[in-house]
Amino acid sequence: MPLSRLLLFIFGLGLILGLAIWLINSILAVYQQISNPLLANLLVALVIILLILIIAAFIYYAYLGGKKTTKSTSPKISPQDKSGTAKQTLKAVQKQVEQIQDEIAKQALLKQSRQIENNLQRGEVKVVVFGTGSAGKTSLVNALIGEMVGNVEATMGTTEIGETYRLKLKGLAREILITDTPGILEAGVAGTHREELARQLATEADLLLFVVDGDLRQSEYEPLEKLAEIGKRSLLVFNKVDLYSDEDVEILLKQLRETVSEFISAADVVAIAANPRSVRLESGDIIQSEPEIIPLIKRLATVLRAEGEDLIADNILLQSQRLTEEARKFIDKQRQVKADKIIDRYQWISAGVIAATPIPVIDMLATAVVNAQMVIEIGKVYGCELNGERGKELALSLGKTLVSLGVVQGARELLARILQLNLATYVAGKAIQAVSAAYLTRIAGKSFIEYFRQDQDWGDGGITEVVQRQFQLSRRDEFVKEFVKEAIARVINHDKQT
Ligand SMILES: Nc1nc2c(ncn2[C@@H]2O[C@H](COP(=O)(O)OP(=O)(O)OP(=O)(O)O)[C@@H](O)[C@H]2O)c(=O)[nH]1
Ligand SMILES: [Mg+2]
Repeated sequence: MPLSRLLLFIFGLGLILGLAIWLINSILAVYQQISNPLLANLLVALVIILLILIIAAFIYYAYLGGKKTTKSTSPKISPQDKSGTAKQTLKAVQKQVEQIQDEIAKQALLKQSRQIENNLQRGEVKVVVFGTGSAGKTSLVNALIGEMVGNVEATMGTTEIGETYRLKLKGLAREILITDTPGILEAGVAGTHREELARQLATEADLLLFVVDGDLRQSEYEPLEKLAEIGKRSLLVFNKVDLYSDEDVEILLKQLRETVSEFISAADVVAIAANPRSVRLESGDIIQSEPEIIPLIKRLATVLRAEGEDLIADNILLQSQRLTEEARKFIDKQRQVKADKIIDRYQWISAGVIAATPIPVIDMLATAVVNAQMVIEIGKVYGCELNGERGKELALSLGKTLVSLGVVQGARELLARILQLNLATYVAGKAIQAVSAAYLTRIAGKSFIEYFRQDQDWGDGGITEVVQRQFQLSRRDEFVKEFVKEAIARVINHDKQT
């Protein structure tokens, strides 16, 4: 229960108790005055009923009512609807991918989108076995298949790549593709590569079997929670129960269920022994115990029969959303490169305009004309067609912000210091204006990129915050020195030549 609700609950309870004491006192006084005992008892009964109703209403509001509002937020969507949405998302992403100019990235993303498209038609359900090294993932797959398929070893990192097998479950139309993955949380670079592969495979699963061999460690809880957050359905498999007494198994199972109760239901936490230790009898004979995986098979069958279609649809939707995100990042990078080139060009145009102005001031109006043209071009890169008026408007409001935030003055002082170190005073005096104009145009351009990236919105902090951030970023020593060096080469030396 959140703190605010708890406080409200305590306050309400106090109020009701106070009211109750006052009411009892008053009733007692009235009761003593009424001579007819039947009437007096009736009055008391009525008051008691009233009190019970008030308390019931209060509890309903404070507890049940609160729960109801949080639960009713996700309406049930059918698998068909989800597949439809996934199809639409895929079409949209394919269009997006067409805009990518990097041919390799474009082909890779198109391939992924075709794979998702194939998944839409595929007849199997993908189950991925995931978890820490040596928890018994391979043993579990072996036990499920009923024959030895893979190395069952005690050393960490036995399984190096994802290996997939086909399974058929009674009463399930779709075939199951079960993938054994390398263990996560292993030391070393090779371990990290394997872990990446395992995580990749896990995110592609329709259903996950997360294998642990004891209580859940923080390092296991985190990936499990993250996968649940992105919408992955998991069964938590507690393996190697033959190593514990029955009581300990019960205790551990209870602990596991409590730990993951936020995102995995109790029924989805099952205890098994995929490859139990062999037992030495008193006679000296060694008996290899049979795997105990019936609870898992039963749960797997129930879940897949009831939710299989839903899980597949959810997963396809998730994959296409991830692809959209990936494509968006590529396009964003591509746009950024283009927009940066535009800024580069316009900052030197600004410098040139100011250098040619007879009055030695940073004329915000003169640069605003340049900036207006720049903003139109940057907008075009981000798919926004602005007319001249709107461009000018944006450039002017940005110019005003630069002045009001003291960025114009700040930039001037910053550049003057560096220019005077590099040039003779009389040259520096003139150059400061031009270089400052270039520098301010750059801050303006970078701010406009943020504006267009956010769909023509300055964000919560408004234009001021964006401009301030861009000024901070452009103030870094390294950057300013490089900028001035280029400015001297482009503006001042060029000026001297002409
Ligand atoms: N006692 C007991 N040992 C088990 C059980 N299941 C697996 N083991 C042992 O645990 C060790 C690791 O088993 P694997 O199946 O290779 O584990 P894994 O999770 O695939 O390991 P990696 O591929 O290295 O990540 C082996 O020695 C198995 O014999 C079980 O139910 N009980
Ligand atoms: Mg393995």
